[in-house]
Amino acid sequence: MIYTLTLNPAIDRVLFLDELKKDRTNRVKRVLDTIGGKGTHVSINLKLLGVQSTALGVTFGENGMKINEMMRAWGVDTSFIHFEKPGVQSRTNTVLIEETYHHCTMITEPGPQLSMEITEQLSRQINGLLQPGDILILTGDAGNVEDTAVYTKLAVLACEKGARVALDASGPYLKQALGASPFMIKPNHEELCYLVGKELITEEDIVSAIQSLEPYGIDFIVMTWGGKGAIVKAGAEIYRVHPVSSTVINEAGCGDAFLSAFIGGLIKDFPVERTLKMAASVAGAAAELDETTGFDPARAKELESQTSIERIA
Ligand code: TA6
Repeated sequence: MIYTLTLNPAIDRVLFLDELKKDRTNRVKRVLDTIGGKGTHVSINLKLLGVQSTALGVTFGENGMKINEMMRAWGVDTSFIHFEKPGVQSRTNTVLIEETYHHCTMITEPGPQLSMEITEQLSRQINGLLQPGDILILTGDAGNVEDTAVYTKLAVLACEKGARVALDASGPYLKQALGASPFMIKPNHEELCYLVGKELITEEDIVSAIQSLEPYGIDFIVMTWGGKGAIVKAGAEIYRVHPVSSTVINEAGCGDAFLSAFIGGLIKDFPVERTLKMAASVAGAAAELDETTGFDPARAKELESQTSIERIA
C-alpha cells in the first residue's frame, strides 16, 4: 500500500485574470477552488493511474472537511487527523494565472501551527498502518510544524517498519531527512541548489550535484525543472527528461504529477525509460488543466509519443 502524508493540506483558489497590475484593483475573470497540498495531489494522480493509495495528513475546521470531501469525491481513501479549533482552518493557497503572458504565481498561506504532539500522533497512526514493502510519501510544506524533525522521525519509523520513503520537501526539512535513507527524493531545481549549497546553472552542474549525494544511497533522485523538464538519477544512470510541448495553462502541481507517475511506473515495474516517458507526459497533461491537481489520462497517452528521454551519465 502507498500512503501520502500532507501535513499542511490546502484548498487551492485559482484566480484567472489577463494581467496582474500592481497597486491597482484587479478584477479576476474566473475563480476555481480545487484541492491543494502536494500529498493530496499525489494520491489523486495515482488514482488516475489506477494505483490505490491512502491520503494521510492533518486537517482543520470547515476547510479541512472540504478537503476530505474533495479527496473522497476523487475516490481516494483518506485517514486525516482532523481538528476543530475555534478560528483555525486548513489553509487556502492562491494561484494567480495571468492569461496574457501565461504567468502562474503561487501564493501559499502558512497554515495552522502543529505542536510537537502531532509527531507522536502521526507516529502512532503510521506505526499501526505500515507493513513491510509499503511506500510512505512525505511531501509538501512542513513549515507549520513545531517539530522541525517531523519528516526525519516519520521516515526513520517507516524504514524500521520495512517500508520505503519518498520525500518531496524543501529547505532544511529535505536536508535533515536525507539521513533517514529515503529511497527517492524529488527536489525541484531551486531545492537541489539549496541542498548542495550552490547555484546550478548547467546540466553538468546538476549532474555533479546529484552525484555528490551518492553517500546517502538514494536510489532515485528526481529533479523537476519547471518548463525545462527534469533530470533523474535512477540507480547508477542519470537521464535528461525533455519537456513535452503542451498548452500550458496552470503549471502548479506539475511536479506532483511527475512524482506520481514516476511512483506509478515503479509500482507497475515499468522499465525506467517507460516510467520517465509516462512521468513527462502526465506532467505535460497536468499543465493543460485549470486545476492544480489531476490530469487527463487520454491526453497524457497522446503526449507520450512526444516525450524524449536521453541517458546523460
Ligand atoms: O505543487 C502544487 C501545490 O501542491 C499547490 O497545490 C499548492 O497547494 C502548493 O503546491 C502547496 O505547496 P507547499 O509546499 O506549500 O505544501
